[in-house]
Amino acid sequence: MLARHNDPIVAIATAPGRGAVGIVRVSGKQLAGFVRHLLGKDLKPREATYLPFRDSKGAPIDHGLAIYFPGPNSYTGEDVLELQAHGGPVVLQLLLARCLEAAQARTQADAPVLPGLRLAEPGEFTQRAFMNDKIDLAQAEAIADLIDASTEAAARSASRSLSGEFSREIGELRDALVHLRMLVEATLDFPEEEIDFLQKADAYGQLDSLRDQLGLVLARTQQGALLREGIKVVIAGQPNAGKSSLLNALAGAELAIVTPIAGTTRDKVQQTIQIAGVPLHVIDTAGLRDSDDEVERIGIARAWEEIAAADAVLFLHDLSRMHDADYVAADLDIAQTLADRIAPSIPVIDLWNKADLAAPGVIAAQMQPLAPLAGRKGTEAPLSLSARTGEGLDAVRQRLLQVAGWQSAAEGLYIARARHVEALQAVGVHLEEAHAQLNVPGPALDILAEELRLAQTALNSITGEFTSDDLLGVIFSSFCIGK
Ligand SMILES: Nc1nc2c(ncn2[C@@H]2O[C@H](COP(=O)(O)OP(=O)(O)OP(=O)(O)O)[C@@H](O)[C@H]2O)c(=O)[nH]1
Ligand SMILES: [Mg+2]
Repeated sequence: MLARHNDPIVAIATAPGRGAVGIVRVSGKQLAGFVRHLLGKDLKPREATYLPFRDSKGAPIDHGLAIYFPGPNSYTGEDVLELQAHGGPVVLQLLLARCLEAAQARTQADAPVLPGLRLAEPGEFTQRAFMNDKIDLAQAEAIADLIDASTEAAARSASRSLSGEFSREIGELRDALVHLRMLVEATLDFPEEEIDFLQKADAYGQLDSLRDQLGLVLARTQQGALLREGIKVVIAGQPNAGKSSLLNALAGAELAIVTPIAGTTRDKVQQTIQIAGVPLHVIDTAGLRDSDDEVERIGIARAWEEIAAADAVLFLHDLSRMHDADYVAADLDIAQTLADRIAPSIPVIDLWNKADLAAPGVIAAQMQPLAPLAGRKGTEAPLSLSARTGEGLDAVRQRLLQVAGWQSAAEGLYIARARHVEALQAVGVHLEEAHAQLNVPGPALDILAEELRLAQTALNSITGEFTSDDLLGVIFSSFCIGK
């Protein structure tokens, strides 16, 4: 989609459906002639003019406001025309069609009024804003995140990224890195003085403080990405433990079927819930056991697939059956399989359900971490709860936030993406390499210089300097049309 980035483009900018106002937006390098032809007069820049929008025969389609933003002072940096009509789908389609038709009309010189006007692709207006240096890539992503925000926290932090706070921190890192690179590159040209020179210029100290600074930005970026992307939490355990009841209790709605019959859930049931503004994608699965039932077996296989892809597992046990040796043995089997199949970094939280059925002393005595999972993140202090009464649910929510790595709803958080986290981690790897080089006797300066260069390339990919067209295509195509 980057190939045709010189064409003028048009789209309905408002959401589909009915509304008080709907907007058709046109962006292109030279719109003045088009504006005159379409509306029958010139418009004062950035001033709303009330007028009729007419079809090619002069009959009005609607009356509304037209605003003309000559570039570069516009959203895209090009000339932009906004037509604000009534927000009905038919009116807006007619207006859109009228724009396309007007563009094809012939001028006195027999050229089209606006050659090449076409429908915009998703995100193309914002992409132009990026191409024309109105915003950087991280800000462009923040626009999409602001539109998609499903919580107040996400919206506020997207807004902060959009205003450039995240980009500014990345910019500060880049400035420090560029300064260090200058030193090293200069040293390459005068090798006889190399080490002395780097020492005097405190290259060591600069690299150290750069690493510290990166650590802080990375931590904040991880929080921002968590706020945007959340984590995937899978509820697993034996049939009848109360997994579906727990999902329903966390979601506050009867989503999954609950019955006393073991083996009720077959297919996974998924719901995104918010805890302190952090989205958690919670998945209820089929109870794990050996089964002769074909359908149930497929469900159990799917449960294991979900578990393998989880960011955190809630391993649910039925307290009321903890005196039953077979039940306990089956739980141990599942614990062993979990330990074998999922990465040690994935937390498993032991939850003991149906606390309403057990006496408090009994609960404490029975809530032992299961041996195969001992030492794993999340298993330190097992929790008891009752999905039926809601007792203990808050502690489960807090534990989930904790294993997700959520610090607190820190003020001033900016939204970020996994892409940004990965880029910063790559910067970190290169800085560590650079650090290692600098701290051996007779450092290989060319390797040091190269590591710093790679660090900068990774950093630049966040704000979009020298980012490949493929990546740009992926990012902008996820926008809505008209943005
Ligand atoms: N007393 C009590 N009963 C509960 C609690 N949680 C669930 N139950 C009951 O336990 C039974 C099984 O609950 P489900 O939520 O369907 O259990 P499940 O783990 O999803 O079961 P499968 O889908 O068969 O794997 C139902 O009769 C629930 O009402 C609880 O906290 N206390
Ligand atoms: Mg169930």
